[in-house]
Amino acid sequence: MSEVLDIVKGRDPYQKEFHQAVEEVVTSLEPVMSKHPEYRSQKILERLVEPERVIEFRVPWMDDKNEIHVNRGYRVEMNSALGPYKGGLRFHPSVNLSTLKFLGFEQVFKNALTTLPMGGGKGGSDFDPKGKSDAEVMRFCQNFMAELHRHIGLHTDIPAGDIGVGGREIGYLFGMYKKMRNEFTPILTGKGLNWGGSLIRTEATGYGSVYFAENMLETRNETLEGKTCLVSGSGNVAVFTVEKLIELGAKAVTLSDSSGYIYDEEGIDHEKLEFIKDLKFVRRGRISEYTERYKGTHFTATVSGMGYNPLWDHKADCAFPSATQNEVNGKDALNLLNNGVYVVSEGANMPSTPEAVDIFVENNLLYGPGKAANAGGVSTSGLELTQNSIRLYWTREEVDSKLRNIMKQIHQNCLDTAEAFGQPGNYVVGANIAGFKKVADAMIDQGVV
Ligand code: NDP
Ligand code: 2IT
Repeated sequence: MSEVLDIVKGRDPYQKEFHQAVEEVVTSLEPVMSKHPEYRSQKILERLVEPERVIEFRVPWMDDKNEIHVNRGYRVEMNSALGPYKGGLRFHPSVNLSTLKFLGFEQVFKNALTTLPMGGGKGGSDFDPKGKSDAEVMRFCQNFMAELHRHIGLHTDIPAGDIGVGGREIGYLFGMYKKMRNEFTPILTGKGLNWGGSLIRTEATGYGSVYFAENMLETRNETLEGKTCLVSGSGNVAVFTVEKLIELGAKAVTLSDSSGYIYDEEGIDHEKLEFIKDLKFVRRGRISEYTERYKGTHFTATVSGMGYNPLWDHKADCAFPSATQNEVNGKDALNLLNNGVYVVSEGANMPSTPEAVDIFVENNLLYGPGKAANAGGVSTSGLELTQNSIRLYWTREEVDSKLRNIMKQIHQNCLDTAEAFGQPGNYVVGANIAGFKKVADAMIDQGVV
């Protein structure tokens, strides 16, 4: 296993996030590798860590003052053993190949867990939508799709949203694809509800991560009712995490963005959440505005170099990291533990550093790793594609009940697999082995390609 890691590090020494994601998976695969010598002889790991294809392209675009900018666009097509590549597009200045390879790698295992036929991929750009006008975002999306359209397709690769890519961006991207190809094909998910989108897709990642927490608590005969929850981020995943928590009788007391976090001891209720939705999704403002509107609540600005995030240093029962990678480090994990947190459900991808993960696992927290806990989003993308294929729409209740059921199956699969491989209750081992086995067996069936 360390040989594989050496290969990865030797080939791409600067791709730190990718190394981290690979190391996290391979270190938990020992029990399955020793039971299945064919995975070694077939060089499954060596094949899994190398993307099937990486596309990198130039995206020039013109701002409102007619000044020209050049960004980089990418699509990492990681693995197609289980179906067409599927995974989001991220628009954020931090995007580079390391980020997208880590996300694509995680996506392969996540999509395997969903029970649906999807391979894994990820793409995006270092373009920053923040502070740009709608017209600028539209021109960028059109130029991005002017190249990407060659590489995607219903049976090839179906992107969706991620950080910085929501309904607005998916609309502009879809419009350009349709124009260039002269066909109305559902090559993206997260589409608008009146032109091919699925009910609940917007809510699905956040709802799913709460359902996963609910399932974990059920193993201890507990529910979310009355639980105090820390949530980070204030985007798509975080907002709908809070919405479901309120519905299930829990109290969410924090939300954040890159400038800092708010703390509301009384809890964020439906009315306050509507204010946040308007603030974040319509006006695209900063989370600090919350404390101007609701007296007695507190905003703490992000201070870089502090070594920990004070958001994770409050008394609570549950934590839902829902912003970005490595937002919970070892010190944060200890703070969570000391504050009584015993449930961690990851809405974001790889939000916890390896030190934090070790602390959660060693202390027997109910810890749902991202590739299991946040799989509700991509699962509902799969349900969107099913509805597109049968040319029918399901009701909100139908989609939500399918989502709930998928999250239950993922949870059970993680538990059963962890138990079968001698580490009961360890969702990290369960998710990694269950996802890996499904992909590995398909790769063996399909030969050396
Ligand atoms: P959004 O763009 O809607 O929101 C992202 C939120 O996280 C914003 O509040 C943003 O603050 C904050 N954030 C992003 N980057 C940073 C950073 N470097 N430091 C501090 N805060 C940051 O994205 P999503 O909610 O869709 O995605 C959140 C996470 O969930 C990501 O890890 C994504 O990969 C994961 N995910 C998303 C799915 C989906 O369906 N959308 C599915 C599964 C996982 P600011 O606005 O200030 O940048
Ligand atoms: O990380 C993820 O699972 C997503 N951003 C959603 C991917 C999708 O295809 O819906």
